[in-house]
Amino acid sequence: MRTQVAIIGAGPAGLLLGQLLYKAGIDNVIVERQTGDYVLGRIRAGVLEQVTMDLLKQAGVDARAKAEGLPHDGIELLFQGRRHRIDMHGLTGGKQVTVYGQTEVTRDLMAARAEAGLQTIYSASPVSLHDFDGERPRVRYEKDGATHEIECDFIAGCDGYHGVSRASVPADALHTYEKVYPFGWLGVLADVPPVSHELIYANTSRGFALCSMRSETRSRYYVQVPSDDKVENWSDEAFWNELRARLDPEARERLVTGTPLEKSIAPLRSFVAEPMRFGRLLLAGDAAHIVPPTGAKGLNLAAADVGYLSRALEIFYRGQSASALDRYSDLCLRRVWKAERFSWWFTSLMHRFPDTGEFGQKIQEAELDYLVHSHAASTSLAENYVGLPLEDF
Ligand code: RFL
Ligand code: PHB
Repeated sequence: MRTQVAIIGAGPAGLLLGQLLYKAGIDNVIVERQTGDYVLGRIRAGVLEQVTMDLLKQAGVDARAKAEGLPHDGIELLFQGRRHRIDMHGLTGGKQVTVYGQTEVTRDLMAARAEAGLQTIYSASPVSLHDFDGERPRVRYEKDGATHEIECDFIAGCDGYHGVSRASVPADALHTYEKVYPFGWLGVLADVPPVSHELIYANTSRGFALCSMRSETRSRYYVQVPSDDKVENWSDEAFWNELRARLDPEARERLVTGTPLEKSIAPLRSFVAEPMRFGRLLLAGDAAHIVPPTGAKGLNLAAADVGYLSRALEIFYRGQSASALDRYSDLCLRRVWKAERFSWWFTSLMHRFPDTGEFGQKIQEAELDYLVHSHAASTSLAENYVGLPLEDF
């Protein structure tokens, strides 16, 4: 088989890239290790930046996100038992975020791909990448006991943190930066109305908590737990009691509990691999970088990367120049590092670390107090939360 761009991974990065390339008239095939149902079963992100919504529009898949997504103008920070609102809309000159689940984004992208008749090869394993340091890269994969090969011009490595793409790059060509946090997030998805119409990020002496949502009737809640904790240690009742204990009296009163649809623990990590291009292999999304979820940036960074990548490939195929591809890695990484900084900072501010202690918590509370009362500090939080703009090539 031959295609222009072979995309590894059918997560949001791979699927969105496929759709953007299709709109630009560039042929592509996606190779995914899992089944489509497995990909759709992962409960992950919930907050989309305007940049992501714009890219969904460009890809022709924003109709449902616009109709069913919930526009949010602010977030609430809870500390010392009180909630304080950050008016993102007012502080950023009218910007918003949209609450719309990654599962739904993925579903919309899969449907658009099927409608366009584009090829996705699911349950392909193992997958291997060849000759991307030359002009004629190839992707080999096994499926149903047979080995297949795709010849292509470029390989887009959109296969997440544990994928084969980054692992295929010679170790001495990569520089990686990593920070692992000593805690994870225990998350619950439940068909109960959200406790508040905006997201609540809580800093408490018992640890961090987040009240989020997927719709008016479906809530997503998280509590900070030690990194070696196990989901089996948490009965449904224990989870709800812990969440309740981390809320303010009004939210505690309003909290509606129910049987979780999903319950899992996610570790927290900051990670960047540089550069994001090796010859004709281009990395995008979690394959190149991970942020802790506190800033809600992971999916949005993946979307921004493929926004840059599709544009660079479009410029290349129009015969204009390869210079945009040459700039791809630098342009992505400038924005990636700003999101890394923001996610690390917001994580550090909102969580209890083993060595936080009473002094550390007082310092956090002083910074939070400053943050909600200083126009400059609130504006900086709002500007980063709604998402920094994309640059031009
Ligand atoms: P994905 O989603 O991991 O998709 C990669 C795909 O590649 C496949 N794959 C392979 N395919 C072929 N061959 C191989 N060898 C392969 N190895 C892997 C995988 O099966 C998979 O289908 O990466 P992508 O596309 O870069 O997307 C990244 C996002 O999924 C991720 O950044 C976000 O979910 C992070 N995240 C959040 N991001 C936000 O922007 N806002 C949020 O509110 C937010 N909340 C979250 C989050 C992530 C969380 N978890 C569980 C890590 C909340 C949580 C709890
Ligand atoms: C979510 O709804 O899953 C969510 C929202 C905001 C975050 C992280 C996760 O910062």
